[in-house]
Amino acid sequence: MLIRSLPTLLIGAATLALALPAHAGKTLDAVKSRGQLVCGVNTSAPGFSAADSQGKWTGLDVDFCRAVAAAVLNDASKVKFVPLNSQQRFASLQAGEIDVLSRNSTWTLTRDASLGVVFTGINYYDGQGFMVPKKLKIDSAKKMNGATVCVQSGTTSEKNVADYFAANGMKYKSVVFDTAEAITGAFFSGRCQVYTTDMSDIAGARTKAPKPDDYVILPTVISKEPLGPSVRRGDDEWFQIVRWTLYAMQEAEEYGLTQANVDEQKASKDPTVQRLLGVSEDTGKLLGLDAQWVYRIVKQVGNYGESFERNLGPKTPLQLPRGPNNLWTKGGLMYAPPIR
Ligand SMILES: N[C@@H](CCC(=O)N[C@@H](CS)C(=O)NCC(=O)O)C(=O)O
Repeated sequence: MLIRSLPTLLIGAATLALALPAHAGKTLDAVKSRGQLVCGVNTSAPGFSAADSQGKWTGLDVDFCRAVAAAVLNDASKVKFVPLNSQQRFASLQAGEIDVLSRNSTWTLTRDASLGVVFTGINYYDGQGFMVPKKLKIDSAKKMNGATVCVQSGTTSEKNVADYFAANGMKYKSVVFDTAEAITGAFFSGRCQVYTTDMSDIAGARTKAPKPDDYVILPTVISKEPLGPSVRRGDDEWFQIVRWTLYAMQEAEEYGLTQANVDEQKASKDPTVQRLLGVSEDTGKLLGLDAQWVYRIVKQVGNYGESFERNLGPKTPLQLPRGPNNLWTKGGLMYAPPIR
């Protein structure tokens, strides 16, 4: 009798242990006692993170910072945005100056394994491309042999362009800058014939041109640039919160939860929706949060698709198609593991 019930007891104990609330990590404690999330963002990348003349930040990456603040501090407005250029971003995270880096940063092995940071997921699937002045009549990337190329230091763009020209037996002269402003200034004043970086960045930069129609974006995409938020290594609890905030925004889109309907959706009979909104289960406590964490993200910031449309979609100056950034159920790559 005793022998037979022992395994049952052990399984029971294991289940209980699994359901215990998460132990709060040191970053979560620091963010809570500060009452503010410190988020590293781009200095100026339209659609991703940019401040207006009143100092109000908007963008897909900015929304993500706000979503973490909504989950953790119950208030999406409790974010301090720290603009960082390409060179500064990972060192700033490593040094503890920011809690999250949410800044069009490509997830690569070197960055994930050697910079003291860890990527939490992907919030935008991008690729590197080229913009050229229309008057040069360059219609293909293969016709850029001998070109002068503007590129930013500390980016994957700098490395990929070298690979691309080498692989195609072409030569180029790079002109390297530290900031987006310097690079667009140089390119639009004709210092280089080509500007190369992530396609999303190029689309944003083109909107800043004195005459955007004078420039063309070539169709060639030379790399994979999976962009996503990262956190400092060594705080697994914080990593989980940031990663699952990303997934919560995607899962909310998949289950049709929007800023406008999330209140009425609390009465939904769908068990997944009930679980997401903390009506039936408390998934938040497993992350050191509370049952309403997903509700607050959706109510205060919106789901992933809403953030995409608001910042990058057809009604914005960038007019980017969803493409690979659509949900997996709509032919895209956005696939959140289940929140259960
Ligand atoms: N995704 C690439 C490129 C990201 C990047 O930093 N792009 C430049 C393009 S100009 C940028 O955003 N610069 C803004 C700045 O440093 O102020 C990476 O992670 O290295």
